Amino acid sequence: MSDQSAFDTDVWTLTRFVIETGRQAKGATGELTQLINSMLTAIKTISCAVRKAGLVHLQGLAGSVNVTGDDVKKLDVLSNDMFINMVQASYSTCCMVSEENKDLIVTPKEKRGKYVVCFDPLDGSSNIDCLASIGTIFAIYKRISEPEGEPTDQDALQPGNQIVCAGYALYGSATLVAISTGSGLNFFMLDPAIGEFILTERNVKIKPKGKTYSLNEGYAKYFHPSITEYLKHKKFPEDGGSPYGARYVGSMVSDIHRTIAYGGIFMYPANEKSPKGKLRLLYECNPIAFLIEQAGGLATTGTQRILDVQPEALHQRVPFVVGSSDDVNEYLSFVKKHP
Ligand code: AMP
Ligand code: P6P
Repeated sequence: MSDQSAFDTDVWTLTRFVIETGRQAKGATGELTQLINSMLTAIKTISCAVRKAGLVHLQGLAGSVNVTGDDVKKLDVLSNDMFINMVQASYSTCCMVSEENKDLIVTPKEKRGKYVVCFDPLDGSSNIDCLASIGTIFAIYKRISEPEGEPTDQDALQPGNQIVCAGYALYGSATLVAISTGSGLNFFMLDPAIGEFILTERNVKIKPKGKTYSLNEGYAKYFHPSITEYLKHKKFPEDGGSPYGARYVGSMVSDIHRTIAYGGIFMYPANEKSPKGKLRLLYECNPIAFLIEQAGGLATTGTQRILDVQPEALHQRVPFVVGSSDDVNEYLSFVKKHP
């Protein structure tokens, strides 16, 4: 007799979870549910492609560069196309912003809906060839332009405090989706046997204080004094406490997921070389900041809450410091000493 206990006959998949929360939303038409579930199809396909990349020669450069000058790899192109096609096929968006596209991606008129999606189809893609974990990041907003008119950049240039739903997929030792629609952060793990994301952790909370810091210290020569002083305090604590450990993958979704799971602080601050930092506000910083705050953490530029930044350009960069509330507040105390 085969072991039937291996199958949960009442399993909470992400698809079911989103349908359930949609039913609880007063007056919901099902459009957001449709949008989220269409994104899951793209994420599952990207997960499959990431794991096959080496076998089907999807790695290596696609011979072009994206709007921010990064070498575009074939997986980037596939992931971007997949995400755009699946989302537009859900008839729930009027436009999208992708790291891979310089301009606003306007949904064909006959397929338009009331949402806007800002996404990075494959973040950390410089790590593809060394098989380090990479991810997909997305944020969903409601359209603000007139439904009968043409979507504009203003639909996407909304502050992160207007986010309706945000999430990331992490293509690591397992494929995980972290998602929130504003009522807490939930984790779902992909079961490849059934092609479904299974609820593994509900209402995830980040520790108020961690034991690691995460940033690229290769830029130490260019750091602002507040960063240099903060790091010195973490490495040589004057209060006799233990020094922090250092962890840095260089693939943001990996570094963020570890920070949520174990606590601590992740930093991509401005420096002399990158006066606005490197990470993009619309499709990297805002969605992650939304999720970190849902988990009880903090997300700041160093002078402002990330989610309150008023975007001015689709690919705008901002300094980015996020993580456990005590750790971020301690960093801010160093900013105050070195305005
Ligand atoms: P809809 O008419 O389906 O686009 O939903 C209208 C609003 O209801 C959304 O903008 C959300 O604020 C909320 N909502 C709808 N579906 C969901 C869902 N699956 N989970 C959480 N909130 C939802
Ligand atoms: P650096 C990946 O290219 C990325 O956009 C993020 O995923 C990551 O956090 C950052 O850049 C790494 O940048 O300058 O440390 O290599």
